[in-house]
Amino acid sequence: MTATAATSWAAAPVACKAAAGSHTGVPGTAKERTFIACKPDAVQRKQVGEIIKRFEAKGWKLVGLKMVHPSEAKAASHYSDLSTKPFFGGLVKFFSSGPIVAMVWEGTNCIKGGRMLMGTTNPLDSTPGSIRGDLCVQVGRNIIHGSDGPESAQAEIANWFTPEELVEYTTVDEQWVMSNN
Ligand code: RTP
Ligand code: MG
Repeated sequence: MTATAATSWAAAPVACKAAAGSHTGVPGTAKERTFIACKPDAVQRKQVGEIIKRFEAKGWKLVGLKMVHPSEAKAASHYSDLSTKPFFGGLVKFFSSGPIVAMVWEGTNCIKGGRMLMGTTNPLDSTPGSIRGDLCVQVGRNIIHGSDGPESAQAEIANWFTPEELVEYTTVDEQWVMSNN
């Protein structure tokens, strides 16, 4: 390959660079970001693609993704707000039992809207059409985690991703998803 060919490929129209400024997003704007994880059961049950498909179809943008096998300490820190709950030990063991897919999604209302796409905590109550409503039946095997508010979104993104691991870019369909009349 010539140097010219390599240069023209590199100059492809989609701008892509490391995120500048706060990598945890700006809640309440189109730059809102949320932390979503496909839990170990989602990976084992091969539902990662289905989960990603639903977030993509909604119109949000994937700006960070990695597979991690969390340690028990990492799982405990992630769920530290639940440390007094009777199910905490089991939750930590489960969340650290295998690889997860950690993601950051960006777009208008992605924190609250992401929770709606997920469905309620207990899949028995989750509406059909939601991820938990369609794909699982047990509260302890509910396949997806999502930040439950602006503060937790920012804390969780910072806990799982460095600024360098997130990417800022524009998609060609953005104006068709984001603009209004
Ligand atoms: P997540 O944090 O995983 O997105 O779930 P969530 O917000 O819907 O629910 P949360 O209250 O934060 O609970 C975290 C996870 O703990 C398990 N859980 N078990 N046995 C129980 O009563 C019980 N309650 C919660 C669930 O796996 C839940 O996702
Ligand atoms: Mg939660």
